Amino acid sequence: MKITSAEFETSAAGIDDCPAWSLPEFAFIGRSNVGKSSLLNLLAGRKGLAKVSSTPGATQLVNFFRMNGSWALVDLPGYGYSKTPQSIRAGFQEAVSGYLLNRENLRCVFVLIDSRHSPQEIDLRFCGWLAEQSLPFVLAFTKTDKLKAGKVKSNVGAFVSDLAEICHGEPRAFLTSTKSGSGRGEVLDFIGQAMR
Ligand SMILES: Nc1nc2c(ncn2[C@@H]2O[C@H](COP(=O)(O)OP(=O)(O)OP(=O)(O)O)[C@@H](O)[C@H]2O)c(=O)[nH]1
Ligand SMILES: [Mg+2]
Repeated sequence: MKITSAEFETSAAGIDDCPAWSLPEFAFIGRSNVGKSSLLNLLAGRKGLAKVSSTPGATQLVNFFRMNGSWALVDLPGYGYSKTPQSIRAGFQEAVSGYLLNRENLRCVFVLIDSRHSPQEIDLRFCGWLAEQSLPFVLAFTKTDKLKAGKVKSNVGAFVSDLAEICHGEPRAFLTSTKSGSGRGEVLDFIGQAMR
């Protein structure tokens, strides 16, 4: 899919502030600092569209971006940031769980995982929670430019196999880098197909 336009629509603090449109939505979620806003900018082809920061917790609200006038990317606040409690449910900002559990427009959740690490409990637990809620999700491994291809492969393989123990089926997994641009075409094609 080719991107012809990408524009910021609005920020929402809760489900009531979400846009009243009927566009299909694809949401990005993952640990704070994993690269959600960066990946959104890569897909959009616009560096400054979503705010990128080296300080975790840059995205505090649910941010909506209208793509090609016909679908939307949703940048959610990161989980696992400093003072948030260990348990996903308790630590989740209300805006995030409210959005994920109640938004009818939501087509698919992209769970972003830092490819540099071996499987992290918080990411596995979050995916398990999505599966439990019957929310469709795929994985997008980020920052693949930061380590050797073989190491990326082993971290991805370990995550997918740990995940298979807590939920059925293997989700699609994309390997991405905002530095090299890799993964952009695959993710956009997936979104294009998911809207058919
Ligand atoms: N080398 C490299 N750096 C990346 C990549 N993706 C993100 N980064 C860097 O990681 C940092 C965090 O990126 P963000 O996109 O702000 O992360 P986020 O998940 O939106 O963070 P919060 O909104 O705080 O939860 C920034 O310094 C980015 O430049 C990547 O693919 N490669
Ligand atoms: Mg962000």
